Amino acid sequence: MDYHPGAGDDWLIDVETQMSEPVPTVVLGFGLTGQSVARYLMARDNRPIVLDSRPAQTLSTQWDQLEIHWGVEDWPSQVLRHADRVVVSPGLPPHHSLVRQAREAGLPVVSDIDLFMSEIDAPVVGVTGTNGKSTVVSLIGHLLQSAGMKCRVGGNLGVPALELLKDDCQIVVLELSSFQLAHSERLKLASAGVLNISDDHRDWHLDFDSYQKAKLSIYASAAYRVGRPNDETPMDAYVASGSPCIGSWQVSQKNEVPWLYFDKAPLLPLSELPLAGAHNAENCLWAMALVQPWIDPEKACRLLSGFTGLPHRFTSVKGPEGIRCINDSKATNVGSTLAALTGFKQDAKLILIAGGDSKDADLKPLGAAMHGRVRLLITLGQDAQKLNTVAEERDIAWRQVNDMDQAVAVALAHAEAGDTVLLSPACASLDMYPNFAARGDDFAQCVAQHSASLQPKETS
Ligand code: UMA
Ligand code: ADP
Repeated sequence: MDYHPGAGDDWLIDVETQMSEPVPTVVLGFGLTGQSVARYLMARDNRPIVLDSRPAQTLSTQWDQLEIHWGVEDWPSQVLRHADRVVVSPGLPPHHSLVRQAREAGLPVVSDIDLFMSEIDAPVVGVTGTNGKSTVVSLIGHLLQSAGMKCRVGGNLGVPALELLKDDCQIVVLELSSFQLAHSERLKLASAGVLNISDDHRDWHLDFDSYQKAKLSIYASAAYRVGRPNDETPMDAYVASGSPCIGSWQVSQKNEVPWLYFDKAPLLPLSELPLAGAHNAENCLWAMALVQPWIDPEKACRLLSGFTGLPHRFTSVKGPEGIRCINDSKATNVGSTLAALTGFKQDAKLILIAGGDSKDADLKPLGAAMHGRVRLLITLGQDAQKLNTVAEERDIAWRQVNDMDQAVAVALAHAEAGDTVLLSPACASLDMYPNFAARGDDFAQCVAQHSASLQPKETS
């Protein structure tokens, strides 16, 4: 049902609400999370009211009976009067008028994660961090399943936490974003880890301090906390350090070859890990450390094999002969692009495609990582010019283009045998695409098209 607030209609609603049951729960935002919350509440005979500040969306008929107020920046007064609990979607920041007004009215504001934690009996593993969450959560899911445990993974990864309640399982792994954590109470997680913290989401959190606080709150009530030992500066920004130490796990040299160690025992050479790159070695350590309460270290090492990684995260795309093409579209912030760049040797010949919505982040740290490695920077999207400035300060050649097709055309025209064309944008995709996956798919398609036109024609 659509409701369009108009002046002077308060008394009409009062009459309506006297006739019907008061509605106690109000859901803010009606995307994946809001709909999962409504389904959960309706299965318990509680029909919520929904407020959403965006224009009306076309919805399936299952929501026909629901009172939804689209396009509202302020609470309709009659809804505010009758609400006694608010469930907020992660996309709405605390400074959003709908959230602020709920707090000012003294209403309890909870998240879908709080509702989920109040229902679930199985142990829950929680993973947060600026980068690597999806990879680590999927790896943990792979390890637990391979060890024979009935396991479900979800949260920020894509399947809203409440949807996981439908399946009977022995253990749940949740990817938790800073947005979800900031809106949640202290979560009683069985095992928890903050993978890393670097600049991101300034538009939501407004300052870096509140972003860090939200991430670190994952540890508040966790039974088993995994972190970096002897780290006296947990508030510092991290990128993959080359010899990381996570819990009792670390990467160290054995006969001049890097191995994964647990305590003092070398368990696996890095070359046998299922994923390439220093940051992925670190992700493997995190996954094994976080499942330690359920899987012993040697077994975890054996179970790593068989994990195939996730698309759009530093994955190879078939390009012209002799030119390596990499789709790292999921690099939506500076930290993830730094990890991609610093994984290459100092004299790598990279053609980097970057740009999009920088979310107000400081792009300067990219300059040092690009220096020496990137011989041409191709920029696109709303913050292309900010990247051009960073490149100019380091005397790195740059070209600004209008779209991915042009970006790939320019990249392949400049690429020589032995070069790498890397899409690692350091920015969100939403100014040009519905999501990072659409951007990565577009890149792969453009590479395929332009490569075909570069191949020598077959002679008949
Ligand atoms: N809305 C408003 N006002 C706003 C913002 C949003 O009314 O200012 C409304 C929109 O109109 C829409 C609804 O809220 O109807 C969307 O809610 P949402 O933005 O909270 O997104 P969901 O569809 O519920 O998806 C969320 C996560 N999205 C965000 O945190 C932005 C999804 O993570 C997550 O997979 C899903 O819950 C299930 O848990 C996506 C994401 O981009 C992948 N996450 C960020 C990231 O990974 O960097 C944190
Ligand atoms: P998230 O879910 O936190 O966004 P993903 O696993 O989807 O993490 O990876 C996002 C981006 O970060 C990809 O570009 C990936 O290559 C990069 N990345 C993955 N793990 C790490 C890490 N430990 N440190 C830095 N960057 C990483």
